[in-house]
Amino acid sequence: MKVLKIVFLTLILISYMSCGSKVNPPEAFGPLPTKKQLNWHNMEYYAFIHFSLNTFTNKEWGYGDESPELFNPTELDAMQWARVAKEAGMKGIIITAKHHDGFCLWPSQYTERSVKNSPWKNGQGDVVKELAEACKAYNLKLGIYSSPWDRNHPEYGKPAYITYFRNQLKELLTNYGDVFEMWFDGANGGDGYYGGANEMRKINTLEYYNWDETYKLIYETSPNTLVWGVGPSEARWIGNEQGRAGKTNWSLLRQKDELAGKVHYTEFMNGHEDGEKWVPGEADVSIRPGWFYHEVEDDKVRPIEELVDIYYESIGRNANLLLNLPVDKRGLVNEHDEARLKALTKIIKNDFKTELLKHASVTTTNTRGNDKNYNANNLTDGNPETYWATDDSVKTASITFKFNQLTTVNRVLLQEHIALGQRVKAFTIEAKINDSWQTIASETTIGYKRILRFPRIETTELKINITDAKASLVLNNIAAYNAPTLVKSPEISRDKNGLITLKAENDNSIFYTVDGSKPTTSSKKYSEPFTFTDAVTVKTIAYNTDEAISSAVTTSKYGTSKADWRIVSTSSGDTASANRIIDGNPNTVWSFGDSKNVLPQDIIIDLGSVQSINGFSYFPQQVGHHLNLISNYEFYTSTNLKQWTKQSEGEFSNIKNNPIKQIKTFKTCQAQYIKFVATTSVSGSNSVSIGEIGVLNATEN
Ligand code: FUL
Repeated sequence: MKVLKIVFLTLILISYMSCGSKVNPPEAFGPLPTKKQLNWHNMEYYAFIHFSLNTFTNKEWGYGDESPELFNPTELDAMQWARVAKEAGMKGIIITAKHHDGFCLWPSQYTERSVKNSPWKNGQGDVVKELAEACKAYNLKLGIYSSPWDRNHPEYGKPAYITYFRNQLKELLTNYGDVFEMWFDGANGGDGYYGGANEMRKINTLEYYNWDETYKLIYETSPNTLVWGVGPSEARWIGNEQGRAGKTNWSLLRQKDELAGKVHYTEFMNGHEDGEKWVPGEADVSIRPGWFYHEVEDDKVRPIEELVDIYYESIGRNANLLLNLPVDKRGLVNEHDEARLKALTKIIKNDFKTELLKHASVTTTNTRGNDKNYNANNLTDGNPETYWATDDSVKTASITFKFNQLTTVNRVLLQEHIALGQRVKAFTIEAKINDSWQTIASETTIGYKRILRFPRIETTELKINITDAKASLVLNNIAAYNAPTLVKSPEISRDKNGLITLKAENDNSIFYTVDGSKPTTSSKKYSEPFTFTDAVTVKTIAYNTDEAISSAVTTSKYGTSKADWRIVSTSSGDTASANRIIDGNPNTVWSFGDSKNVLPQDIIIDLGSVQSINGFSYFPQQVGHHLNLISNYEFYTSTNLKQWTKQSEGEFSNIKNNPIKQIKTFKTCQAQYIKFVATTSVSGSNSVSIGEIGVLNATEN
């Protein structure tokens, strides 16, 4: 009997010891990504190219009546676009094959409104084809944006247009090789040319396009194409055009609710913890304020610090990053954008240069079945297929990395093994500093990738505590880095009276120039605000003395100051406080118009003297829910307050999703008085607001 018992116990022991190979992998939990979506997550970062007739008409949205003959790039070189994207570490390029004005960058057999009726290559060219070839040459994937809204098509809003739209999708998905992503813009319906009807056409986006049928056609034609945006999509908009995902970011969405019109777009930043479908976020943003190339924005390419923040708040927050590089009139990614992108690439490369956990020893509070196949060494082996997992019942655990020497850290990167679902709801990071544990981060979701930035610490141990999860834990990567210090360039502001203030973070010193030259640490040192009432270009850098590092240069161009400006009259609203729109501060907002004073409403401003001007700017309200943005305007000038000349009229396209400073240029004229008329609003209400109005002085340009 005793012998039997020993044999039995030995058998149990043997099977326990050898169970390493017998422990089952964790079961998948919740909605899962498809293989196509997993490949898409792995791409992480790719370029958007906005290029079309708008590039030549200087617009963000074409109305639909612009002539194809205006499309005439002089040096179009898709190989250059692909080289720039590749060098930035991007994995693909999405091109605006057709934007809202209906002009096609490929010679579609279904319309005359395309490159075939442009002077470019005598109508023999095909931009989509050139890009497809360039992508192939650089081993990049090709993606296509084709706007569902077509402000040119006579049948838009009627069934015939849907046939046209689908025919074109078929062309695009058949003739250019593999397309990794099809991008369907949410901007749909509104006023337009529509074959000469010049009218408003409103449609119900969820019904008009019959997305189920359209998607069916896409999948039949091109099953590997991931569809983004409207309809039952496989990836979602992140809810803003600033490229920022929420800190909490689920790759799940209640898509049924969304398709029933029950989800507000602001929820896209976070996704839905209880979403029934895997619909991950893609953060889109342009490297400049606008999506299309405008020469006036050559000095407004997003500052390097902003681009770095965008990287960390998109890719670092479980979203893919789609960064727009507008191609200019020559047909090239502009050198200003390329230079800034190179600076970004360099910073990102350096931030993740040396991984620090590889050589640390690791322990965990739980390893699935005590099996080495699931142990924590898998977190640092550089192989995304191997992972650390816990027992089925374990939803909280700690992973501790012990360094063999004092180690400096300011970044931690974590990845869940999302093929098995997104699980983590909350986690913290602790560091052992001077022998005591300190919490350095307390966060929520992880997902495909999460990167945390925190002030530099010197530590001997790092501990990741998963404090809440939907199911057992499955992570495939944890990494830590010590990214170099990025000194932020100073902020520049000028008030109505020309008083210029420079601000840098921490105690960094500031150096500046006002003659257009590049500032260095030998330039003038800033000590207090100074006045400049004439047109001036301020260039400045911040300098971190401790580490002897300078920031990038920030440049601000100013026209003659508004010291002599005054409000002459307003058609409604509180005239006394209208000064807010000429105080040099776009954050002080003024509103006019109401149910009794319906649009159009106007405001007249005296510039104090006759000036040569060739444009104006309107800074819309930045905070709130875009309730009172102006969508259409007229702009007049006068030298005597009696005769007025209309210098410009039109729309502030895309202002709802991208409420940037709107700049409109016109032929140089002499003006002492300007009249700005708000003719329509985005919301349809009669009350509209203005942050700031400015003019462009002809001599500055
Ligand atoms: C928006 C469009 O209306 C813009 O013009 C741009 O194409 C952007 C990416 O999407 O909704």
